[in-house]
Amino acid sequence: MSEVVSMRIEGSIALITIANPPVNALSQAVRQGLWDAVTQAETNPQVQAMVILGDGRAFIAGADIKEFGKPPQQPHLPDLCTRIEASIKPVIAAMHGVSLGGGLEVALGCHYRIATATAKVGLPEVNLGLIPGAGATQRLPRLVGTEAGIDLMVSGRPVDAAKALEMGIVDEIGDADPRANGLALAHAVLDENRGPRAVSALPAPAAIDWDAKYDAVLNKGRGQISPAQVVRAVQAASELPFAQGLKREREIFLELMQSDQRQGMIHAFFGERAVATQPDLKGIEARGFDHIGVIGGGTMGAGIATAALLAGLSVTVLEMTHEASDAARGRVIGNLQGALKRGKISQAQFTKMTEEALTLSTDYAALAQVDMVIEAVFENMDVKKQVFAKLGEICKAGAVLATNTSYLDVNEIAAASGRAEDVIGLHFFSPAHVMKLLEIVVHDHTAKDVIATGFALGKRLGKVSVRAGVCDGFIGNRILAAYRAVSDHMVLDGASPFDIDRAVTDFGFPMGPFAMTDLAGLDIAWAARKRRRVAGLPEGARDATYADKLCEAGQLGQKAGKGFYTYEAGKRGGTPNPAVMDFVSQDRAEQGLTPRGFTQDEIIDRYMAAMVNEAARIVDEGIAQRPVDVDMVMLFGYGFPRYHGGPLKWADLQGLDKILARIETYAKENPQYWEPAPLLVKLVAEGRRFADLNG
Ligand code: T1G
Repeated sequence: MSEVVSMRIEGSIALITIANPPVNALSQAVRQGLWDAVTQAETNPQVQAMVILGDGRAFIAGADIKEFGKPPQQPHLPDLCTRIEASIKPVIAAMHGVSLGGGLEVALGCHYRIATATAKVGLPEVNLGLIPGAGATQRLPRLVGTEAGIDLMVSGRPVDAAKALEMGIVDEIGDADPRANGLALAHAVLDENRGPRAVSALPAPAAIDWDAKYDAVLNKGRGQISPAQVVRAVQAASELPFAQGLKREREIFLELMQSDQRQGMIHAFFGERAVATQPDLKGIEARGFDHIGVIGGGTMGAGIATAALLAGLSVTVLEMTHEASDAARGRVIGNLQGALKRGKISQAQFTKMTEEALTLSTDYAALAQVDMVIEAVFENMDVKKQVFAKLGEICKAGAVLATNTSYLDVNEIAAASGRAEDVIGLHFFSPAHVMKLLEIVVHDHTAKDVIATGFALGKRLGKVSVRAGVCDGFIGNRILAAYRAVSDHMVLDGASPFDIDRAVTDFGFPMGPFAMTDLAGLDIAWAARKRRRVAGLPEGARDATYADKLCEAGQLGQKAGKGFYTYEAGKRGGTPNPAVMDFVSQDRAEQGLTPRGFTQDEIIDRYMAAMVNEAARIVDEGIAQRPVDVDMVMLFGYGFPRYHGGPLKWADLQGLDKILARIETYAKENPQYWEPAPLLVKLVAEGRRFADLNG
């Protein structure tokens, strides 16, 4: 055998074990090892049945993603699954942990499947821009039916063992030991003389309205192509003989393997893990954070408290009055009731969180012994400095003092505490117990172990933590300001907010910038514009007042029932507010601007050019450590379409020379605003990509 696949004969059963840590990915060596083991077991007269199982924490997590993009090597996974299925002796898959993608496909190539009660099975290939490529689109619908098969593959989500049993994906649920389960089922198959049972021999899945299903899945995917292609592969399973259906699946799979969307989604998969890599923190131990204080129990503070409680931490929420404290408690309990209703926590966990782990207080002294305080008070520097001065006095030595500010200078806040090395920025995104992104903002004097504590907390809360330096807006909000500004420029020059929102959603965002503003409330951006006017607009900036006019008319967005869009109670989404274009026309007239037409393509070209240019500056200044960090911020905090991989991955795929050429063209209209980022110019000159800076 090989070092990653071993075989032991126990009586008349061949136990074939995969040992390819950490998750038994189906590397070429594993595929070859399985092929050889099945062949040897088949020709060994002592062997009457085989069991395939995984060592460690998983059966098989899928094809080896690290091999993607490289020339495929024999034995190809679909051929291996067919080889297993063609065995003249029964083959049992003894599953535990996860059986995902190619892992489940190997199990479907086996004749019988038994899982532990905690096992999960799934086909997440669409999350990588692919479809299952080793027979699942042909075999799974034969086992579970056309619609159920399509829905499982299109969702990309795993199901637990009980559901897998109910659907017919597994035959039995055994004990906790996959080896014992495999042996027991193998003996039962032999005792009952059940023999090999090929899934491919089952009747072809029933036909459905394939075009209607394809269109429905495509529309839901907001431009992502692989889920809809699952429908076409299952259609082949229904309409063609098995071997030809398998061939059609392979054709679709290989086409997707060459797609930009596959590159984008693989980048997202590895990027989510890469951002946790902090070489300068190697060996640095994080401080404890079992008991956290949260100052401010508004939406954000209550969300942070909820996230900490859900992660099993104790939380003390500090508010200034009893009324505010009661309201904060209500928000946290409401959040936890939501988690209870969705089955994320049990009733017992809910009771423990609300009655033991959560305490509220109106006295700073309640924070004297906590391990960490996260401040989520009003976004005003004077208020924050007062809070941190107080915390510096009362918190125990070593307590980490974190601010949730979304753009204020963390250096200044840290200085106010009198213990700057204990201070860090932890920028959560609302709702904090739902959004995965956490910007860990490191100021000039943050201690290394405090940074390590930020990352450890982020991991405990299940966040994607991205390190950021101190500047106005850190990474995400600074980029947001850039594409909001370019949107204003385009409105002043002739595009409507509705054209821009449509172009942005067609690009794959869930919402455009103006619908997002309605959601957040127009008054937040209004306050920011007023702040910037007081500070003095930089050269090249263009001031738009059409949104101010909406605010002055009380049309503040969804909370006012009207903003850029008009909202009707109980109706999802809004319809364009006719008053908007009147205010836009007034603004253009006041500035002496003559509007021109914008195509959807030009809108998105400018929108993305502004995003990429600002992101390049952020990387160049060291505010973000690597381009992939910016990409992950935009994916996990701002709804950037995952299949594009993030703005800088998207730019690499477009070609940086094309992006730079566009910016240089726009710079002729407004040289200050559109000054090309030096890093972008450098990379183009050197023929390199942002990916080359990801290390
Ligand atoms: N290939 C290679 N490496 C993988 C891997 C994979 N499939 N899955 C995980 N890893 C690495 C990961 O990069 C990390 O490495 C370590 O394992 C632990 O992962 C033909 C084509 C399995 C649920 O999409 O969902 O089969 O950082 O930190 O949180 O149809 O990993 O330690 O060096 O995520 O416990 C389909 C992807 C592939 C599963 C474990 N399978 N993986 O989560 O640990 S496509 C997937 C996961 C396919 C066929 C098609 C998760 C996990 P490092 P981790 P975790």
